[in-house]
Amino acid sequence: MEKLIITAAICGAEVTKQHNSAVPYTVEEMVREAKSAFEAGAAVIHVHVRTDDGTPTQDRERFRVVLDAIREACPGVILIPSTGGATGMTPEERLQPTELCPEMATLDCGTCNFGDDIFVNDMPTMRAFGKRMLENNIKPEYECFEIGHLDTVLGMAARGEVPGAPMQFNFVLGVNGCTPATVGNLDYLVNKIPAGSTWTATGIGRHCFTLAAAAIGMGGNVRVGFEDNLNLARGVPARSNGELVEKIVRIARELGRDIANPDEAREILSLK
Ligand code: KMH
Ligand code: ZN
Repeated sequence: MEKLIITAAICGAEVTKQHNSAVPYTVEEMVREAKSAFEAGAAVIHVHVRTDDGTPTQDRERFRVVLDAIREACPGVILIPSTGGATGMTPEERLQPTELCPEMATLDCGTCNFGDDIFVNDMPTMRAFGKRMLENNIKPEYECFEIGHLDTVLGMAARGEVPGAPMQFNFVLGVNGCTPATVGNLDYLVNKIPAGSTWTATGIGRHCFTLAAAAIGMGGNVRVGFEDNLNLARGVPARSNGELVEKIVRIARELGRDIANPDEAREILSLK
């Protein structure tokens, strides 16, 4: 099996310090959390940004400062800024980090419920995001929260509306109102991706480690981090993103998967 790429989603847009006091807002806190995850074995950091008071923002300059600071603290790390932002943001607002031409960025593959909110990714929005990523040579990480999202984006790739093969998918399962985080659902999705694609599994909340273990065994990659899960185990808050990554490394070692460093991850993701 290929080496395991671990992504750390260190911040997200929804969780706050009220949920876990280690959730990062400031640039310094973002760097601290990215470094803890990187040193524990994450080759990829998925980045959302906040203002210092914790408000989610997609401000291009905030992204520039945070991405540069993480790059300096974590040499070689792969950064995947979010174009999802938070529910309720406009497509224009969300697209700002793509102006910085990162090597990758997320591209969300359809509208869905998101807790009590609706996360809007209609076809015109997705076409605009695909066009921007084609123009700026950004490899999307296709985020699928629902089973139908995969078909949607495969159709778009076939029509040349978004970047095509080799595609990288992130199956984010277990968001309230979306496809549940079961091994059966993950298996269904993985069996539908084109040969030569790569994929990552993200289990939300208490499903984080069971879905990760399944993905490790199936030959996929794993995302963890405060965006998705705040606890190391039931009732045990993680003190850092690094602790969540360390647990994935322990599971992977037990299952015989080696961990990819950023260079190896770039090779696997066809970034070079
Ligand atoms: N915050 C969610 C509404 C992404 O990063 O592209 C969307 C999200 C997806 O986190
Ligand atoms: Zn995200």
